[in-house]
Amino acid sequence: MLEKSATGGKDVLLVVDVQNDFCSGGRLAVPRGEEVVPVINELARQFEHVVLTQDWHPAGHHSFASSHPGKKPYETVELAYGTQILWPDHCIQDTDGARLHGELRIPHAELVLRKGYHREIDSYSAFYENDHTTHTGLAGYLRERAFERVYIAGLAFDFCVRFSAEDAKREGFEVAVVENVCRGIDIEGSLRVTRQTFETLGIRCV
Ligand code: VGL
Ligand code: ZN
Repeated sequence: MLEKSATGGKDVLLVVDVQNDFCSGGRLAVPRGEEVVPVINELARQFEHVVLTQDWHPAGHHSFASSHPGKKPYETVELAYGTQILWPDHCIQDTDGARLHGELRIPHAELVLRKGYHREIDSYSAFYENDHTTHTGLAGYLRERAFERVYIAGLAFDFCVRFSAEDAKREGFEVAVVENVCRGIDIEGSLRVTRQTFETLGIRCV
């Protein structure tokens, strides 16, 4: 666990997608996803500043296999911005699956950032959509608030946590992924690739 002294005014904890659909019984359940909830609650108490993200798709989102006749979840398609993995329908706006996990207790969280709301573009990263050009506004928000170091925890380690960490680094923040408070999906070696990429980019796992 981090020491309180490690979490000064320049530090922010980014809690990624701790939503019902990514936990057991959800529509895109990350194995043992709900295990992170009590640990994140505890971790968040050590941070003065916390930002949450929420995957938030309109029905018929282009990342859903159901939007592509003949396609099944976990197959891929080529979209305008490149290869997209197709997912089961998940985190549809204003459904129970899209709600933050009921036992998440972070009353002092300062921002809930929603992403993935453009029907044609998926958004794994909290900073950029999957076309790598459309901003979510988070980098500007964090800079305006003068944060320098971003700690990242949540779901899924090898998708939204991974791409948020990479983009945070590219945006010039110091980044640390709190790995014991993440869980992964692991599709076709995605966990391994994530660890490799973190090492190459110098993203710390703490
Ligand atoms: C996520 C796949 C699709 C995630 C979101 O939160 O990691 N993964 N949408
Ligand atoms: Zn999604």
